[in-house]
Amino acid sequence: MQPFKKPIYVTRPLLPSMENYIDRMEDIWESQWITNNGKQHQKLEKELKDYLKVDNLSLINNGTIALQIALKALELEGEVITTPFTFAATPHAISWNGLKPVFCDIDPKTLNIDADKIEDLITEKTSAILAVHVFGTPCNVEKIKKIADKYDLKVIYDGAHAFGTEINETAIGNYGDITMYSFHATKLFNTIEGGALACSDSELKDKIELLKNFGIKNEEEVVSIGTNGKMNEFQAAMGLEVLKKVEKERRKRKKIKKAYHNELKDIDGINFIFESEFVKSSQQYLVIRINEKEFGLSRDEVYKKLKKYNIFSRKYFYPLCSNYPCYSDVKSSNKVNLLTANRVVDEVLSLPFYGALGINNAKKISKIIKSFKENISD
Ligand code: T4K
Repeated sequence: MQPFKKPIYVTRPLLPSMENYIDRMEDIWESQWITNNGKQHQKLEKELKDYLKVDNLSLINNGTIALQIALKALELEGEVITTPFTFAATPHAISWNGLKPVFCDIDPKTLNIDADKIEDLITEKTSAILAVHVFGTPCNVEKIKKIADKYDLKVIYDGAHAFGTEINETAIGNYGDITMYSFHATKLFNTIEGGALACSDSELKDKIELLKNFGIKNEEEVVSIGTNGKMNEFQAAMGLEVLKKVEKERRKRKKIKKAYHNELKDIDGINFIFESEFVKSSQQYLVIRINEKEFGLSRDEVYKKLKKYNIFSRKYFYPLCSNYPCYSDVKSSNKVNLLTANRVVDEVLSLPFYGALGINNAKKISKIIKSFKENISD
């Protein structure tokens, strides 16, 4: 099989028509209003609130700041139980807010925080659970709610990958106290950089609005220690145009996922991430797990070999957050308590997954992966 002529990345941003974007630029120039809750911002917030089927939504300049604001808005103290199998932003937001992350092992099926292991980690210092819907797969939201209610804990969901995910037709942003979305360029829906917080409590939304604007209530009053979490008009304009293309993109990705499945499902040592029939997937990532014994090659070997074909897969989320040097003094980072996460992190591989990739390229990538195994058996 010949390598791809041009590099094939794990994703490509969903870009709107440049003409439509320029039309919006003209509006922005005309208004001379380029940030601070302008017209584009107001429109996007309303459209996204409807699209995501949530009661309240606040746009933020990126997902990480959104997480930090969420933790602040809930006035947390002490320890926050979270997953080590996530992007750096999740535990960093906890630490950045002066809180202590407590790592909990993950469920081998969903790769999300293992809800059955949370209770053992609760101490008198625990104030919240920050769970991540990893790769858009929902956490065990019912069990997490039960635990949170029992111990009076707050629940924040990092839904960076879960744009449009639904459980039994309930939109993902309706679970927990606050859900964070990321609208980074690499996400299904993007505002270049960007994010949002969804919550059902309108007073909490008011608090978030203050926190994202330095705590400024009006020209005379600053009522809390806020930050700058504002999304600007160029980001919002991008979002308004990208949103028009999201459903079509999701349909394309669904077909691409099917192509990968058909090609790879019978290969020993390659497994796809679990998808429940009751869940509408965000179609954010296409992740396989490689079992070295059964496949004959390790995940790292496959990752390296793919590069020779100009295919740039990614090892999300390697290294495990609990293995970062900055978390080495956190007691819960001990590998003995995180056996599943430490195993899974060496098996996962995110394959190229975006609408413009096309079905034929997905098939070709799958065939290249298959050829690695065939060549070992020869
Ligand atoms: N929580 C979770 C669970 C998250 O996954 C993330 C972010 C966050 C919180 C924080 O949200 P944000 O603050 O980012 O809103 C990327 C993204 O930067 C990051 O947003 C994302 N998760 C993470 C999973 O992936 P990298 O370091 O892998 O990005 P990068 O630059 O290597 O891009 C990946 C590939 O995408 C490139 O190889 C090519 C393609 N690409 C990328 C960009 C930026 C393009 O084709 N065009 C582009 O403009 O982190």
